[in-house]
Amino acid sequence: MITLHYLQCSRSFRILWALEELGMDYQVEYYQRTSSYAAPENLKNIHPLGKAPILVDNEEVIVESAVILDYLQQQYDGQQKFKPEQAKDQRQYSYWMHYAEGSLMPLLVMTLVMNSVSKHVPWVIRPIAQKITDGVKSGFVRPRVKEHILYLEQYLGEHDYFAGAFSFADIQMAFPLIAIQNRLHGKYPNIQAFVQRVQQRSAFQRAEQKSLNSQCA
Ligand SMILES: N[C@@H](CCC(=O)N[C@@H](CS)C(=O)NCC(=O)O)C(=O)O
Repeated sequence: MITLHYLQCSRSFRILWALEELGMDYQVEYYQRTSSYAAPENLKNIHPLGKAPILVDNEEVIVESAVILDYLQQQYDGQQKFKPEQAKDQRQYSYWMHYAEGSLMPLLVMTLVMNSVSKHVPWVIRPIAQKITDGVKSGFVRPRVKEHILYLEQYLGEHDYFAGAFSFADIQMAFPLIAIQNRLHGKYPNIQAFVQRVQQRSAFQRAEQKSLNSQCA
């Protein structure tokens, strides 16, 4: 039996959704975030880094969303429904699988960290910390995030999905795009249309019901 170790409000949702797309039997172990929004220590009993998602299949422990999605596709997508067959689309598939975590997510995480710095320093230096993070945000993070958003908005104006028809590359990319869409409601119509398109999938909706997403901020 496959076990998904699922951390609330996290990239774990990608895997829940993929398992639903594949129509698989699986079980979910749920983990709540700590008061500092970290993963609980007991996730380290499954993998030393204790980051989610973690998939366990036949006692093999598999981490990194893109690796898990590739594993599930190769192992269980017998009809090749979730990975393109054309070489050119396959290169797009790999590109977006890597891009999501290698290029886009670090900038989004940096934004979250910058936003929380002043809450984690003593109040006397809070105004200084705020000035520093504002400087880093406006001089470094924000212009880069904007560049990526405009790039994605343009790509999605020309493509309904990231690699030909719907594939696991869309699951990988939907996670940061939903986060962007939740913050910038409707500002980028092509991103919004993509998010709505994937949210209409019945597998997405089944995954939502099994997720702890209703508890996310
Ligand atoms: N690149 C990894 C990122 C894994 C990761 O950082 N997961 C976050 C949840 S979205 C986590 O476990 N955070 C808890 C923590 O750092 O304490 C992936 O795609 O699986």
